[in-house]
Amino acid sequence: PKEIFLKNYKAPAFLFDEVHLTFILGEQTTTVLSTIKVLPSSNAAKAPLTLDGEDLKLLHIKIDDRQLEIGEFEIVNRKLVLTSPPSTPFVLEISTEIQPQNNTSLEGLYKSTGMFCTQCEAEGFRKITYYQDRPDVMAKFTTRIEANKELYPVLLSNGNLIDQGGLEDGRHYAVWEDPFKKPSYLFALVAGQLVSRDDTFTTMSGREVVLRIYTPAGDISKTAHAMTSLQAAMKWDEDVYGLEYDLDLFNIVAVPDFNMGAMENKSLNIFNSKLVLASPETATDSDYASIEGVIGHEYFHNWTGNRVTCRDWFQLSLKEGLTVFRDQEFSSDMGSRAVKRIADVIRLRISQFPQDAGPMSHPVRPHSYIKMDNFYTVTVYEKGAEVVRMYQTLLGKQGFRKGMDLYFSRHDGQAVTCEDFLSAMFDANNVKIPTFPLWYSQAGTPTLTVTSSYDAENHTFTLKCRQIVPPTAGQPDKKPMLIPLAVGLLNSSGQDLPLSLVYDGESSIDLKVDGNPVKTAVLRIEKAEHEFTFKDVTEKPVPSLLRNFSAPVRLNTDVTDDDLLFLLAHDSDEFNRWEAGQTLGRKILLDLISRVQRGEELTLNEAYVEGLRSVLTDQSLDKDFITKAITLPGESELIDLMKVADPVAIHTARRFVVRQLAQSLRKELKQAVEANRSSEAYDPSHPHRARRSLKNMALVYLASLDEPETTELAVQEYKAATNMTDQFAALAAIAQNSGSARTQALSDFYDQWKHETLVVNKWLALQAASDIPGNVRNVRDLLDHPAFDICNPNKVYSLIGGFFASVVNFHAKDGSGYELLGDVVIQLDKLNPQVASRMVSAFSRWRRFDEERQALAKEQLERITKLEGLSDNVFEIASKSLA
Ligand code: B3K
Ligand code: ZN
Repeated sequence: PKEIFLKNYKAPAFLFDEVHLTFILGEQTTTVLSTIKVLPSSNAAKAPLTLDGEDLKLLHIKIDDRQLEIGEFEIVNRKLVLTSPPSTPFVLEISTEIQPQNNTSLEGLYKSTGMFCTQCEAEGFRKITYYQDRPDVMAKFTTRIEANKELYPVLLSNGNLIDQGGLEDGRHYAVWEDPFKKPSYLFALVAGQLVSRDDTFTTMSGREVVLRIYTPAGDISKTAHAMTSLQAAMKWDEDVYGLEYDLDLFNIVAVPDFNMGAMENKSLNIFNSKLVLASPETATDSDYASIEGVIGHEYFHNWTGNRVTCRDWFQLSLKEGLTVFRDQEFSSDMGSRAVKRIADVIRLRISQFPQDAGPMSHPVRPHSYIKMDNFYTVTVYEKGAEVVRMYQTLLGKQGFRKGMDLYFSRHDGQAVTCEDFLSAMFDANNVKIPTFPLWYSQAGTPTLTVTSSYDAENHTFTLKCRQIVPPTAGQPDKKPMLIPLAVGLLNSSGQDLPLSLVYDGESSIDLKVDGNPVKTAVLRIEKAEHEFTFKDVTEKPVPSLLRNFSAPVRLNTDVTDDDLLFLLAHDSDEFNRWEAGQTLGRKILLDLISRVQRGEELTLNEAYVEGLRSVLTDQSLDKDFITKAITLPGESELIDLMKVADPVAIHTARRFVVRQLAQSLRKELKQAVEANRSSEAYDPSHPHRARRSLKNMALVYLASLDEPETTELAVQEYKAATNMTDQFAALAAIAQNSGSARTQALSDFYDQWKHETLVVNKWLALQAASDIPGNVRNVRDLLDHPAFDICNPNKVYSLIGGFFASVVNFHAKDGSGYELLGDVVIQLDKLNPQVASRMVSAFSRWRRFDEERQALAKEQLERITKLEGLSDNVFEIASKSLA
């Protein structure tokens, strides 16, 4: 397989001006006729025109209506090369034949339960027709679709419907025209038996936009929440960024077979059904929140991605990091800001930090790739969003908005780079931060160590900051980065002190806003070692560091356990209140893990229990925040913090703490269950969601005790539940322990929901992720269950993805978990390389474990890399993991 490098980027020698596509959809074959107005650029003289194409049968190729002869073009290595195309504008006509019904890769044009649909990003358009399939080739598309009218009554593509009508033999057609130039990856087509929920949105300039969400008839009642979310997102983008929708129609189609979450095709978003369909009975609070977030995300792409797109795929974070940041802010404004920030940081820590420390580490803007699909990663998305957030932290909300305005006024209609975004941000604010671009080019999570000292005589408080950016694959030496460190200082009664810095001749940090002293200072650490001294500090403060997680770093400090408890009780920065509890929790768990390994007796720190008790009973706190604060750091996060990860010790220690807390806080937890039950109709808004989260977390704690009384409580909650959030949480609580209650509840649940595929997926995931001993066997059995289907990505993510969540079982000492994954990857690679590649990524942490486990995981990776006909997708991940 060929590796592609950013440094080799060359602008295209041929521009495509207008593209006319005609699809003749059929059951056996589909033909695609493409007519392209080609504009050779001045540097095109004598250059060949190379088109991408995969799995296509070429029917004919013409230039200006003249059929080309063998010798005027050649097809090699998935490219069609026109050896000497005209040097003046010409019309290229290509006709190809494809078989969407046999396309199990779910990229290009494929069929999902009877309907035709497309997924083109990143490089799927080349499975539809020969094309310059790269984002810097932008053209105006017109699409004509012809199909059987009964089987495919609804025919959709991008833009506006400009013509439609009947044809002979029970067929009909529709013609769509997209007035905006776009790259091929934003092309979309849907044809099928669909019904729609219709609504409208009136834009800030008073235009009425028709909104339609399409699903198969049986699902349409579950689209109300998606519609509300779309309207809220449209309004939010106007309010916060002044961005208005630019067409009169916006369509969303939900399809059951989809590789990822959703796709932002111009005016025709295609979604994985699980991110559209919701009803109180079948979807959980967390599903409702994901739907709101992803509907927002795809809609926001209309400006950040579609109107301004990427020059090449290395720039992916230009649109994804920015759009994730935008969807995070949207969700924060719809729900609770602190809780959303906490959830996002947890995700970063459990997924992105390990990626950054492993064999697949890459910068937010990668330098090279074999298969672009492998770079739709937590690094490009979530770390990319942190990079965007740092601009806002450094420039302030208003400064960030100025930067966004300049970005759009400079680049609307263009395909640009991360530098262009950076320049717009900094130019709009008249600042220069030469170290900032390193966030795009250096991989690895910086470690920031902060130690403090108080000078009682001079009333100064000094923070000494040291940063190390670790070596990563292919990047042994790193330069110091710009780290914005948000800091507050608490006095002994827990209040924020006004801050003033001793001017050190370099820092240009203004600690006054409108003449008022600030309580959170954003220090700019730009060197490997950097000191900051605060003056007029009249008593020894407790520092609150990295407030709101102001930079994606690992923080080490000399803050004591007592200080952490103090911060947990008092910090005005809610994120850091939570973080203080987590830091303490991590310390306690790591200590218990080594005690388990040494065979010592386990006891739980009393002060920690009391700290959590006060949070749990604090009536003034947001209930969702309380839930997050009493949740221990996860097992997967702990793997990352050990020299040699020990799955059994990690699980034993964490389970011990959960049960100890349940014992000690039994009364308060029961109280939380009782006080937060609700008989009202389901409401997905934050206060209601928060109540349920606290009640359900308390229930999980109590049921962990595996006592008849607590199990009975969970069973009662299960039976009394009137929505999926409560029902599923109670099921999860019961299923923690083996026994008849578990068996009974799992089988009742399946009987009740076997016709709701999205609910059945939850049932699969819950069992797959179970920590009960020897669960690998059950997961293998579930592979053969009628509810499982390896061709449906959601099923694979639920069962196999769910299985990784159990640290003890996936990393079973006998290697049975690894073998199961090896078997699945091998089977899946032939069907759907993208999904197979996501699954094989679970092996990438293999070097973090003991030698025996390493050998067993390596054996599976080698077995996979040796396969004949292995996809480039899986090859890239597996071979990099072994390197
Ligand atoms: N842009 C798409 C992701 C496409 C993934 C291709 N393998 C969804 C999104 O980020 O909005
Ligand atoms: Zn996106």
